[in-house]
Amino acid sequence: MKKLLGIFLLLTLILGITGCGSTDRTDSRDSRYQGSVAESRVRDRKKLLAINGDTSVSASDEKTINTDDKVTLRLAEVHAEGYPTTLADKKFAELVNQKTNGKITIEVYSDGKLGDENAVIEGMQNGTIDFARVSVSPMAKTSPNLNALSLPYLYENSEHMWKVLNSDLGQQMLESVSNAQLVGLAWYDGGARNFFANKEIKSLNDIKGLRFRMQNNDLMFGLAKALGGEPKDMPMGDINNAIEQGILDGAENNIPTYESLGHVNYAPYYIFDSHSRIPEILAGSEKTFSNLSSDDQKIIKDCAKQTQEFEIEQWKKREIESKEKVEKQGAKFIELSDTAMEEIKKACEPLYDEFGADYKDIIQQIKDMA
Ligand code: BDP
Repeated sequence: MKKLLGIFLLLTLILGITGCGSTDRTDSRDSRYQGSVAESRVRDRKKLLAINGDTSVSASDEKTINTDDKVTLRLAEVHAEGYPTTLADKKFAELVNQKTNGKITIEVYSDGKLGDENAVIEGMQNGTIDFARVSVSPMAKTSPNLNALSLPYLYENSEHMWKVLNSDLGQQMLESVSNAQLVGLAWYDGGARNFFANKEIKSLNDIKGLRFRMQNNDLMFGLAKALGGEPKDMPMGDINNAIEQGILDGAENNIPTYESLGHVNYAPYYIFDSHSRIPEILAGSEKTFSNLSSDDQKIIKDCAKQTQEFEIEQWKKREIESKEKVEKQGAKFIELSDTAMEEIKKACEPLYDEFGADYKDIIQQIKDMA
């Protein structure tokens, strides 16, 4: 009898799932999890499996049954509280909570509490971390096309970069991280990156032989080498110690990070070479997204986009504040001569062939938007 009932339920289920005789065929990824039809099919399947003594209902079936359940998700950030990207992450969390009427809570873990950027990208890929704000540099390890956005001296200025990021091309690049099981949500500003060291740098020649901590990315390593420097790999939090111990001469970053991490006390010479503008990206885990209803996915995407302008404003303010602060703390700002700048720019040119050969078209589109 139990067996007969099982067969009957199995037949009902097959007919239901294949949509035989019905018009509500739901085979797209998003729609699988919506509405009562999909939910009752999951329940049917559970019933059937239980009757046949199989209790192995997958975690994703379990998670998607009640789309009204409250859920808490985690967002990873390497920067400190109060840093522009951290403020934007929190704004994002607040908006999502409001727009889902308290159903989705996003907890922001700042200061790298959930790991360095490479680790959190991996965490998003396997679904243990739901969101992260990271630099495009580490992200380009899984989505190499993003290197086309961070080539040295690519943008004329910040406005040019934002024109690109807000264009269709920028949106395509944001969405391209889906190749790495990620969901691109928004771009944030990360300003211009500059070299700093514990020695004075006035020309390309002064850079030669200096050991710089670079972001863990081939393009960034290539950049240090192209200038005659020696790239070193380490988390940004280890830079000060490494300089103190004499295993590093300096590093490169934007002014807010230079200030926030107290690099001025170890490497006071900060040169305004503006070698790269590397966008920041707010991304989500595709695994997490696949367990949310398409309405919630849309809310998350819209809220993320809304925080972009907020972050840009915070960024502009913080750049000025940080500059004033480090100057008081003893930073020695160096404006390079036109000749020195030309030499540095010229030394970077081969990087376009080395890292941009596959993206010539994208690079041209970016240049055309200047
Ligand atoms: C900062 C970025 C952070 C980077 C860090 C670094 O905001 O995401 O990864 O630089 O150099 O500007 O590691």
